Amino acid sequence: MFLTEFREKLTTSFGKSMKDATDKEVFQAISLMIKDEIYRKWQHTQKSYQEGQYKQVYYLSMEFLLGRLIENNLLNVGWFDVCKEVLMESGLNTDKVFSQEHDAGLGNGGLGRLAACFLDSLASLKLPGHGVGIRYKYGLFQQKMVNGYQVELPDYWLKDEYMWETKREEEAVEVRFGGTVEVYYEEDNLRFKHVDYERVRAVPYDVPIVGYQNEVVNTLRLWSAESMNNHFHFQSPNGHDYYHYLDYKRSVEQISEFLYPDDSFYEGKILRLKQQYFLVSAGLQNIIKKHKQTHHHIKNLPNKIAIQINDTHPSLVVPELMRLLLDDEGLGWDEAWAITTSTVAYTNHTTLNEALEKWPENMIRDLFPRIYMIIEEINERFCKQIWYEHPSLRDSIAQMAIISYGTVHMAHLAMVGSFSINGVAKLHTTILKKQVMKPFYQIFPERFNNKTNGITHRRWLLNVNPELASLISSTIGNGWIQEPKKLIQLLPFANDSSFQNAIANVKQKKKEDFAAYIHGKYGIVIDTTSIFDVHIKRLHGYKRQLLNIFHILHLYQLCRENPNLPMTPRTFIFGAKAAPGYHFAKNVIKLITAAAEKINSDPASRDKIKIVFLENYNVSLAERIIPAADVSEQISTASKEASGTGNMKLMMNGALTLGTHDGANVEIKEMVGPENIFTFGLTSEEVFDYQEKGTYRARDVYNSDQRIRTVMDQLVTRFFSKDDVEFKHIYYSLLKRNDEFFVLKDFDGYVEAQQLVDQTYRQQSIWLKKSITNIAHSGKFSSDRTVSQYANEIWGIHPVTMS
Ligand code: 26V
Repeated sequence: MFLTEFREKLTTSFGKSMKDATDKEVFQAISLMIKDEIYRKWQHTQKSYQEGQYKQVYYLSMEFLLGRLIENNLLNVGWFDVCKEVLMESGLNTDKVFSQEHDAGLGNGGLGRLAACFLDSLASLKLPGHGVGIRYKYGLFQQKMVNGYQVELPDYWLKDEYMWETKREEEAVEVRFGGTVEVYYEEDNLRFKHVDYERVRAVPYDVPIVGYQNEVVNTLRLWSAESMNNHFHFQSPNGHDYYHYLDYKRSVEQISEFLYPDDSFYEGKILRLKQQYFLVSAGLQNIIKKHKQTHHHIKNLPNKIAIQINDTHPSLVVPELMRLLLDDEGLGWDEAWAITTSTVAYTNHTTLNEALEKWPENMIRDLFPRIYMIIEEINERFCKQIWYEHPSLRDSIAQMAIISYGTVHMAHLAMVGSFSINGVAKLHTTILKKQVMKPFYQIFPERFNNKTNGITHRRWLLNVNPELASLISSTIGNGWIQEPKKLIQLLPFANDSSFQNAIANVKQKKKEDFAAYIHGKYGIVIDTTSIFDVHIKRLHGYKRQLLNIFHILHLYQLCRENPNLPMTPRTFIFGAKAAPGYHFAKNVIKLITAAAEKINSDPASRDKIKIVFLENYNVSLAERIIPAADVSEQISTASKEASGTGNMKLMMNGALTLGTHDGANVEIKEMVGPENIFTFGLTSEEVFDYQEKGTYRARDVYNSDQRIRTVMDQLVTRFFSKDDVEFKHIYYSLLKRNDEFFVLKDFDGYVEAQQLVDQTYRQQSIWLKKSITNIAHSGKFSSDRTVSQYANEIWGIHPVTMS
């Protein structure tokens, strides 16, 4: 059946038979078959949503880090196995065929990948929910390593046709920037007219989001900015208008040109703010238009629609919804405010001060004059509310205001304008309530709630590790696929030696697959009997890749001192992109690659330590590494990592976590028990305590620990570098700037935990028992659980029944 249709598709689309078709044509033919299969379902799903009985959710996000969709879509339509079989029998290399799809890298890291996992869970749980985002022409930059340095190249992912999108020209809307607002009276009512604005055409491209073997196909709508054809009339004989038009066209198209490559570093870039308003305005106009088509009345918006904003990036949705309700729908302020604050919900993803969005007041006023007026009004009313209703907080008004000292605080706007405010792991939510957002929690206690993150087990287990998935199914049946909590049924097998062996064989196979891949691609040889110790995530000070490399440098020192050092050989695998302007992070990358060069070739260490820095870490690369990992490095400074989701993916694939008491690590430990995870380091309370009292002295740690001194002095003595300035930045950030992320403080605990990892690994049966226990408890971290909680506790939406 599949084979016949596949042959036919190749013939009708490319005039080719299986043996002449290129990998790209094979990929395209399969994609076309999938489209044939899902488009009818898609239409059907949309129709049933339009009939209106369901409340729907829109997930607004500046990032959707989809990666590839081909395998995921094959799995969800139920063709994954048969397709692989047919390709293999036809002598085609499935890997090469699927690699024809360029990763959709429309995100920086965890926040964007979470959005993608949520879409998969929404559709698979038959929930009426859609994504709204931007169709960036360039995704996150491609990382090239040149002499051990990161170099950024543009990621023109749309170079070839994107198979999964459909342009919906007829759904285009207009978004307005700049201009001024005229205020006038009309029948005793104050009215506002926005004039002299620049017009931008927002055109949506829809990507189908296929539910797992069900009838539901939801939509990810990505907006693209185009110029209006009729913005100018070309009348002037000297052509000035024409050049003016070209300027305009260029400036408009810039809006959806590229994704800002920053993660946890806020920069007040005007174009980024325009992108945010573009997303919000186009998305909302479209939502309201559809709502009115089905339900006629705007006043029941909160009964039919929930809008979740992914971090503060889309928080202009609050004043934009107000604007539409006030100016276009003619509602009064109180009524409009009640609707807005019953429709919008906000998720916070970081407590890092440097990542919190704050825009200059002038920028907002100039770019969106009407929106600015509305924010001012919201702010005034909110400050009054504190003054009259919460007199104990009067002293905090300046600190809580939405606009203060020429700055607009987006998190404040988001909190004031939504009915739900959630953190992404238990610890994170507690920190929001008790520290970062404490006064807001006092005013709106009922708004705060926790939704611990999750990952889609369909992509991160079924798709990436079919060998493990089928071993699990043959042991406990396949009920876990629909209900991932059933993975707990593996627990009785944790001690079973034949199951342990089977798990060990799968891990070995995945390690070999990965080793073969990097050998083929980079010519790097790794020892598949060594421990694969994996640290994959964006490069950031708080994620402490530096602590990892310091430990490696310490081990190297031990190897040089003792040729007979008892140590299980280890492959330290890093994958990380640094923000282009983040010098410290780039310096850490260079330190890792410089250390790799020396340590990998030194006879004193090369049989024990191998460092691999993987170029261009992205979703597809993660999918290859994760199944092969033994150790999962989750070593952020306690309190800094809101949740982490890589920790969950690695656990689900049987890696043991080596982690701090941070983010979701805390809940992983709660689930698996302290004996099945390696934890170390300061607690978040201790970190806060040091920060408040200012009692941490990095130099004291340096002075008192010979191991640290040895490692650190190598940074400034040409040990890893031709000059002694290359790593000075790192050296001084630790000693002169007092080690903001407590790397030195946690060093001792980390070394000890690493020793325990080594010893435990030598007792294979004990290791495997722990590994199985981790897999068994990973069901809790399926995004199906997370999304169900959002659906029940925030959105009030229910699964659909499709006729
Ligand atoms: C901030 C900015 C600032 C402006 C430029 C672009 C940009 C892009 C992203 C961000 C947000 C940083 C927040 C973030 O990514 N948080 C991560 O969210 C994950 C999902 O909840 C969570 O697992 C990670 O712990 C958290 O760091």
